[in-house]
Amino acid sequence: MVEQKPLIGITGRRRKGEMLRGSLKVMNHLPFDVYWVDYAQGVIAAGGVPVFLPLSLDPAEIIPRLDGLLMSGGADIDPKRYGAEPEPELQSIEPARDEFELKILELVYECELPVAGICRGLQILNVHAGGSLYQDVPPHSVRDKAPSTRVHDITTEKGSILEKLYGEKLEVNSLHHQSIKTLGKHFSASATSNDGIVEGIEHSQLPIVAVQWHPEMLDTRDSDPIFKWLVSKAEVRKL
Ligand SMILES: [Mn+2]
Repeated sequence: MVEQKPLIGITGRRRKGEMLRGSLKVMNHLPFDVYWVDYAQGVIAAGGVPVFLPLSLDPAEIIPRLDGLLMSGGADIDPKRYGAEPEPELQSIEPARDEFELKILELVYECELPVAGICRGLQILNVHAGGSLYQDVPPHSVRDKAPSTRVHDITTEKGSILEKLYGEKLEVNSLHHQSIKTLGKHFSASATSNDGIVEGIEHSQLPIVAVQWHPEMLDTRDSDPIFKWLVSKAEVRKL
């Protein structure tokens, strides 16, 4: 029998046809799901098979069948999910996606599925675990340069998974305008920027690691260690 590669779920976002340039006007009100291809490319290059997860799917139908999960970037999380009032700097929110991803995470913990989180993915993992967010950190929202531009350093914690993957220091891109304020239960900060922003977290008991930068947008995407880590954990789980 041919050995099958592990299945890695990838979360996306929902939009309306009117936001899709070139689509027929008659389709303006129809929903479509968006998945940035770089996440899937990172998974493919690491030896996994990406599975896009549409928001309409009942997570119970798919999460137990996956070998790993990639929580992708996207809109701000509704502050009420972490007990805060919306501040003026809050950008667009997507409550249906919050709902979907929080349900996914319930099952992730039940199934002990390996997870890598990126940007919003890190934030939703933290909020699900009872942590909170700063609603705006302008110096980290560098959106006037190519997304692959490395703009600040991060330092990893000694002995952490992120240190093993990336070494002590790494220069990263930075497109996020929010960041972690208080950490969720069982998570520790395993990477920080020079100005004290949490740039990476990991779970103390389960294979869950997340970063605030976008490794999938860097020119090192196809050899980035976080995708390899996720796929290797997924392979072990599959055996
Ligand atoms: Mn940053």
